[in-house]
Amino acid sequence: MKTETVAMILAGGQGSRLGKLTKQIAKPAVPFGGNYRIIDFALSNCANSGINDVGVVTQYQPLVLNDHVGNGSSWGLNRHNGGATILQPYSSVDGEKFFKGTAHAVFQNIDFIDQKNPDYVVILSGDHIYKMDYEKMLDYHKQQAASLTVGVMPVPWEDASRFGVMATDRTDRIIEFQEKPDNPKSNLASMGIYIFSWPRLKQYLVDNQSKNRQMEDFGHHVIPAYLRNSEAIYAYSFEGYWKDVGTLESLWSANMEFLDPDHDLNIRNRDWRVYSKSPNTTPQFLTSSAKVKDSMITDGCYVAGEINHSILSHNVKVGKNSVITDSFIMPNAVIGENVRIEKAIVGEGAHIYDDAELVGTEDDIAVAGYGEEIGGYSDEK
Ligand code: ADQ
Ligand code: ADP
Repeated sequence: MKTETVAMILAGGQGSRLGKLTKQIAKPAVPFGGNYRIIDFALSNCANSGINDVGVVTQYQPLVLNDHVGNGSSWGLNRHNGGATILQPYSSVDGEKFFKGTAHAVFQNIDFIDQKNPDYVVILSGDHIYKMDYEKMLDYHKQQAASLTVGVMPVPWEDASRFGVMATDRTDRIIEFQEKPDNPKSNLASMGIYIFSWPRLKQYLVDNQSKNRQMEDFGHHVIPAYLRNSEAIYAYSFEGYWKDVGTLESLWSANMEFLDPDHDLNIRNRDWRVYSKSPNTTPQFLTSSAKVKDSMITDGCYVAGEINHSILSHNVKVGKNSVITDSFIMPNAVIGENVRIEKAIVGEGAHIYDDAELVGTEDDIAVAGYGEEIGGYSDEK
């Protein structure tokens, strides 16, 4: 069977900068926007771009992710036309347990890709919030007769050292590339979104493996090797919202942006829908003491307190006289009475007991971790 394009979503990252929120779950499985998990954006982009063959490469804490992605049918990706396949790391003969880096993760899954025999492979990260039509990028890749096309965006100069940055010529061909340099020469950043012509990429991955040369990471090894060999690498400019929600600050602010009805990320936009696996729970219930303003309250919530400019994910309980402002509450959190929560992220299943406070500052977001208990008998003073 022949498929033109296969997408590989790299979803192995630990997301250590999210601290207490990613102790038990991989970053792509972290909840977002009330109804979603971060990886829903990449999966929905694939479905909306007409890419039906998707491999999801996992590594760190994959349980929630496996359960969430399933066979991809929640995104309209189903086995009749490809579907989503979870790819787990396996021990090779020499006892290598984990995928080492992004390119090595693809190398380990060559058989999966070859089975589909594609012309192109789209490599994506499972931890970015954005809406993008990969088909347009693929058209550009074909037009340029490129061997590799990299999705790019200018970023603020002060952030440039966190990205792969590049120089291009007048035809947008990439002529220089630095992966996370200390002193960036450019602020044109790689979004970590690649379209490779598959036979050529496979050749690089396999040849270098047999010559025992490192080809572990796209940014550190594959792109430099392509440049040395004068492969045609082109930059594809993306205009629109795109965010790597890798820090507490960026995860919080992306959720606040999600609340803004005029924002680019607006979910009521029916032409580019974001899908998710539905938890199939009860309707929300607001008691007579509940006051809700500028907020998203998801199914299964029970609210007796006051909610201002916040997102309550499914099955969140908020007791009487509690006030939640500018915050993002993940699924199954339980918030007692007389609690004050402001500029905070509350992790899945966290329990905030009566009279507790969780309040962020100008510089920091307050956080309750996954399943964490705050207040109550646990830390009585
Ligand atoms: P980073 O995002 O820092 O930079 P990296 O940590 O290598 O790159 O991860 C990319 C994605 O792949 C993440 O979603 C991560 O979870 C996942 N991943 C990494 N290793 C994996 C593995 N072994 N198995 C499965 N998944 C894995 C990259 C590029 C930069 C670019 C930024 C944009 O290297 O050039 O600027 O993305 O965010
Ligand atoms: P952060 O930058 O916040 O630490 P990332 O999601 O970018 O988080 O992950 C950093 C790197 O660590 C990625 O390359 C990821 O794949 C790797 N990594 C995460 N967890 C593990 C693990 N259990 N074993 C090996 N590598 C891991």
